[in-house]
Amino acid sequence: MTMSMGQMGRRLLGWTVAGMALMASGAAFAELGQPAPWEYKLQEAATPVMENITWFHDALLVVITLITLFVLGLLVAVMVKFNARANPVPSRTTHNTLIEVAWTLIPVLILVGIAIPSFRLLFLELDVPKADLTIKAVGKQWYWSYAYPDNGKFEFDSLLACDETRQKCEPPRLLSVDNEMVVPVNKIVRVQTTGADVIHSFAVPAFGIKIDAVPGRLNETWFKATKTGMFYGQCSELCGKDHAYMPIAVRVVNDQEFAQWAEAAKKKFASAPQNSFAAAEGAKGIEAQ
Ligand SMILES: [Cu+2]
Repeated sequence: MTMSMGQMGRRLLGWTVAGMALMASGAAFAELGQPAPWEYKLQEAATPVMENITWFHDALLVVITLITLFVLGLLVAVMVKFNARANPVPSRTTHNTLIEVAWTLIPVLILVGIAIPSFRLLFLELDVPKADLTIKAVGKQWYWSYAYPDNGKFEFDSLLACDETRQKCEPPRLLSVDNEMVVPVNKIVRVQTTGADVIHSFAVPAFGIKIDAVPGRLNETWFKATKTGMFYGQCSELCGKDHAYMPIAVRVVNDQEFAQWAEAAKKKFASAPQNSFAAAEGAKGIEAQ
């Protein structure tokens, strides 16, 4: 079947519109704190750090688009104006001081312009402010343990909420856990991470945090969640065969709910070492599958 240019143009337009509608619908289904089907952008920010990351990402996208279009324009101009047919007798020019200074200086200025907000963002991420509470997240093969030293010194394990075949899971699939990490809204939470066996990585996209959990080291990061709700992340360092099955689920609640939860958790997880042991044995059970 042969198509005229007009038909082809219309078909292309049709595909473009369909693609954009799909993207828009994907974005419309996006739920706070978790990934959505066909999502192509960053998850909606729930902390000041992630708002900054999103802003920086969007700003860089503009810069990179302008540079790409500029270079593309130059290439097209060269191809049209200076091909052998259009320009049979090429110029013998080899140096132009002005343009050489310009094409060195302008990229340097652009890079410095990018470096300033980049370093500001890095310092914001790495400089932990005075924390309202500290939570220690320990990565284990293959689940997380959370300790709350400031709220009653309890510790508990957080395992994937799926059956052993991982076919029957609580929604959102492969992200929900049995015991969520709970934090108060609008409070600065310092997260300390370490690994119990191999290197894991504690990451929650909506909070803009991702920090390695390394055996024998204590890393720290922070977040201040400004929205209540459920926020999901995953272990982000290849840590073994069940790396994909150790999600991170954070429930952000108001102060009162947090106090109630901490009270209840203190009692529920009073015998933490036994719980950890039981969970570890349980995890081994899955491993044996
Ligand atoms: Cu891991």
